[in-house]
Amino acid sequence: MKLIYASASPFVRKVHVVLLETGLIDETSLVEVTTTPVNSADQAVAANPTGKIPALILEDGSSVYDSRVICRYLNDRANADLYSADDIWKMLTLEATADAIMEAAVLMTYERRIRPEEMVYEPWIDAQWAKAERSIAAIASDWGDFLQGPLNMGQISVACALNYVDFRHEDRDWRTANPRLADWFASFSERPAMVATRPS
Ligand SMILES: N[C@@H](CCC(=O)N[C@@H](CS)C(=O)NCC(=O)O)C(=O)O
Repeated sequence: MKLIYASASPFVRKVHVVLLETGLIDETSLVEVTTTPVNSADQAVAANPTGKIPALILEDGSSVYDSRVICRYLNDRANADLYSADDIWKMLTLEATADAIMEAAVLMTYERRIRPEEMVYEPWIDAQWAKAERSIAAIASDWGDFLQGPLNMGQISVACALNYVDFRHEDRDWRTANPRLADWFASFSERPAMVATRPS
């Protein structure tokens, strides 16, 4: 398999962590690209019409894309157990909530990095952060059980989302209001797969 990849992307990181945790990394090569909403990388477009990453190219040349689809595919392919069958809808909603934090935080990054300075719209950035903040609070209050126990997709997604916030928006303090989530995150971040995929 080939993963169309950029180390700074939290969506890519979810997939990379799953590859490492399941051992499927041994069957995968990473193809590094630089792609943005206004300048899509050719290899990203070839694998995904939107040009977004991650995209996974399978042995038969077909592609699987969107991190949620790829992670589910890898889980099935590895016969892993990252999605709790007991409460699958709550698990998938947790993953969606973590992805929503990533989406908001990535849009905040794009607003400052890609848009010309005179066009940056601060209320829009603040509104994205409000979405992320509410989602972090919801995870802290409603998904405590899922963050404990055996490794699951919700844990991986939440950790990748929180790390991206720290990585690109270090001035945004989410820890003070969510101290238990902060403790969980510190401990989860020590997993070898998280250490190996830390963006730099
Ligand atoms: N829902 C997608 C989101 C992927 C996404 O937004 N990736 C960003 C990188 S962090 C990207 O490819 N941006 C380029 C673009 O928007 O064209 C997923 O989960 O894979």
